[in-house]
Amino acid sequence: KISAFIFDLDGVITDTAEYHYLAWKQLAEELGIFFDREFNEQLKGVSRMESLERILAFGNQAERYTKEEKEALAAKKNEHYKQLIEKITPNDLLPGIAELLEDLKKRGIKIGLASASKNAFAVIERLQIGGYFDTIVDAANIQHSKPHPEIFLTAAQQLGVPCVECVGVEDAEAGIQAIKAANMFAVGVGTKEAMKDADYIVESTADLNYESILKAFQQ
Ligand code: B16
Ligand code: MG
Repeated sequence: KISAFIFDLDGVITDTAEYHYLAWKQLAEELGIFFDREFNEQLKGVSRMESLERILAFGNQAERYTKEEKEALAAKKNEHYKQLIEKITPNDLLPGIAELLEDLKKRGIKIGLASASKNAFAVIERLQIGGYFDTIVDAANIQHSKPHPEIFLTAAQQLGVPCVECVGVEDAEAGIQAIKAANMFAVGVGTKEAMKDADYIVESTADLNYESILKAFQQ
């Protein structure tokens, strides 16, 4: 049986993945580093500092900055990002998400959030969906980022639900790996290619539906 759903935030609940992309692109261009959507795929679900390291390595600039300078660059990206998320309203929930949260609540299924973002609380607040979540685990509460399972394990523990009864929903490769490593059922939102390790794949959040997921879960 399914006792809990644990959601990723960026790219699943709302399209902040796009805002992370725009904010990193702005920083990368300021540094003279080429940045496109294809490269950005690797950053989904990855922490802020690790994302910066990957961008600098990609631009052959890994050795150019001190630790303090890197922290300043990451802070700059976060400033771009914070400006972009100020515009978020409840209308920015991705299609089908409000309906799914409502359906899960009615069925008495626990709901958790597992986001690598330190801005997760601010985004949830802007979307006005805090009331749906029985627990929110964000980057501030964990040691290891995705693909490490810690964030999903912590959410399950806080919900008091065994991992085998949890469904994790993700849009990032690193996130799907984290869900699988936590021994949970992985639902991937995205292309078959990017979500190849997921147990169940939908192209869009509009196709997320409890009955279909349960059917796949029971197989
Ligand atoms: P912040 P998620 C992740 O959130 C994003 O996918 C990733 O692109 C971002 O770098 C990371 O959060 C850290 O975000 O800079 O706001 O702390 O997908 O796990 O909800
Ligand atoms: Mg995500």
